[in-house]
Amino acid sequence: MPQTKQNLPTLCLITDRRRCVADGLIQTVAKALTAGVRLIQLREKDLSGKELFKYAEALREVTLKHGALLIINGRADVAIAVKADGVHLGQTDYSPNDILPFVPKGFIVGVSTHSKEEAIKAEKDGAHYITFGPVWPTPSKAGYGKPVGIEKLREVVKSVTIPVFAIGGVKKQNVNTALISEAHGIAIISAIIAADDPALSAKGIIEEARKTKETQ
Ligand code: TZP
Repeated sequence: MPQTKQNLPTLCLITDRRRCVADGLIQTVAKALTAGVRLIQLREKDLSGKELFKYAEALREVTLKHGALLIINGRADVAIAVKADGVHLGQTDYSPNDILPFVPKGFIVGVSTHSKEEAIKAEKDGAHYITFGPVWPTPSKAGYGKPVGIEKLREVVKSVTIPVFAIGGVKKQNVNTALISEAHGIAIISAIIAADDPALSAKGIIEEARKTKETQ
């Protein structure tokens, strides 16, 4: 079945090229795709538009080979230019409603949220999915205050109708906890990107998610 916004994969792999261990970013993502990841978010906030475009082009090629979705963080222009599947917006970016009239049909717009209020607003503003977190302490992103925890995740999932991806400190050991809280999915940087063996790690996480969803 093709991946669409009505049918978002459970696992979203978010990039951080500076934390790749054995290979460069494209090769690391390619390994994760081979292991079964079907949703990639290119998130390299420090890059110029020109540099980001190069990564986006390369990732578009490799994601298409695997039938995977590609979302670009923060830059709808880059996403549209490389024919990516969507854009992911932060709280300081423009809102989904600002760009939805101008994007191609089927284009996916996601929003990062850190509170119930932000989650409800993102849905009202037209987001197709949200990430919510950090649920657990994260090695990736300092400065977001205390982790929100699993209870808040449950509350947010109940407050919106769009898919919620639990983010922040998600790893194989807590995939089950995130998904039994009825989150649609999980969004991960470190546990895959910074793993010694990204393919092995992605496989383990996908298997854990599959087992949890099967028993739900
Ligand atoms: N937003 C909230 S936590 C986070 C982002 C982008 C980082 C998630 O990274 P990790 O390494 O999977 O905890």
